[in-house]
Amino acid sequence: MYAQLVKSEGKSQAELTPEDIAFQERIDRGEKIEPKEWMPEGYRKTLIRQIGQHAHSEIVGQLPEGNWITRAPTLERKQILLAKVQDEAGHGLYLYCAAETLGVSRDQLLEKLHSGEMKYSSIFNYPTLTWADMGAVGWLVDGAAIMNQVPLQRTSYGPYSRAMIRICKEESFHQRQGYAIMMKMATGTPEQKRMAQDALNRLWYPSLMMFGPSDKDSVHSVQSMAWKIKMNSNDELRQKFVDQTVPQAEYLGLTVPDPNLKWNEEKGGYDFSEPDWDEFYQVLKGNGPCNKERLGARVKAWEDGAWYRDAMVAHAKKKAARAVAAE
Ligand code: BYC
Repeated sequence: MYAQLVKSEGKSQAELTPEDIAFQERIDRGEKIEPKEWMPEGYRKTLIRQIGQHAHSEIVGQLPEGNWITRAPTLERKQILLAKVQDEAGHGLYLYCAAETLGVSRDQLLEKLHSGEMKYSSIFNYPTLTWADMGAVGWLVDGAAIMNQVPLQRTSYGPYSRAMIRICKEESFHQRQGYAIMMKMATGTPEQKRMAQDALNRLWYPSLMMFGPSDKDSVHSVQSMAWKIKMNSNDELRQKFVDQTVPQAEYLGLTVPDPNLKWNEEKGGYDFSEPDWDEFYQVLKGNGPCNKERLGARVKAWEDGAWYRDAMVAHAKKKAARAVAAE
């Protein structure tokens, strides 16, 4: 524990303050940390980075599915997809609010997203080419998100933990609506089944990448786990995701695109191929298939909304001036 504190705060063990030590002891006891309480600067910065990037992922994550709202095959599917995409906007807003309790504004976070300084989940830099992708996104992407987010309900920072409880309730509906689409497609015409398999082929490895680099290359995991900002390592969650998802693919009659996939009796889980990590880092650098399009869409939305933000500020000023005049 002290070794972790030393690493994160850049302090020698002798330099650890009584506050640093008392803080870690609170975390170890499972107490929640609340906004106005003392916290190490590294803890605050790590939370802003993770919660901010999580919020950005929810907002950017609306784009690949938003792309299909006008082309959903039935009115019912259109309503469901619209509701799901709206939920993602809500998740982004809860998370920006949680980040704001750490002393950063939503505008500051958005500026960092738009300038490329802050990341969002790599998965949203892949295109959604067919209706089957709506099934695969709900099934795999929301499935991976749930795997990561359910443990985060127990994260040490109170506002983040509470936001996750609400978000997870909605995510489970999202995952099921995706799987329902996959069931329809996989048991439909040969062409529909081919589309379902193609969606799985394209989205399998990008979904595995959502959990982050393998543990040996993860920069933040050890410290974040000591602070209970993360509850599990990247590889632990990736393994759980594969173990949960493979039987679901089998039920659909689809093939996971991994020739090395094999049940390993000894470890009680599947052996599977790692994603292409060079591709992952290229996507993080901005060179994925849709990075420019996704960021461009968010920057345009921000610029197009300037008149509305200005009008709201002008209205608030007028209201305040009227209130002063009436005193
Ligand atoms: N994509 O040290 P590591 C959703 C970065 S959205 C991009 O392991 P950490 C949904 C990482 O940030 C769900 N970047 O990092 C929405 C770090 O770079 P920086 C999104 C990634 O933070 C709409 C560097 O790589 N979920 O459900 O300990 C529709 C080294 O990695 C990725 C969350 O955000 C990636 N995949 O662990 C449908 C969950 N992976 O920051 C669905 C909360 C790693 O130093 N976040 N990087 O520049 C987390 O749990 C953790 O932040 C991660 C990464 C597991 C993602």
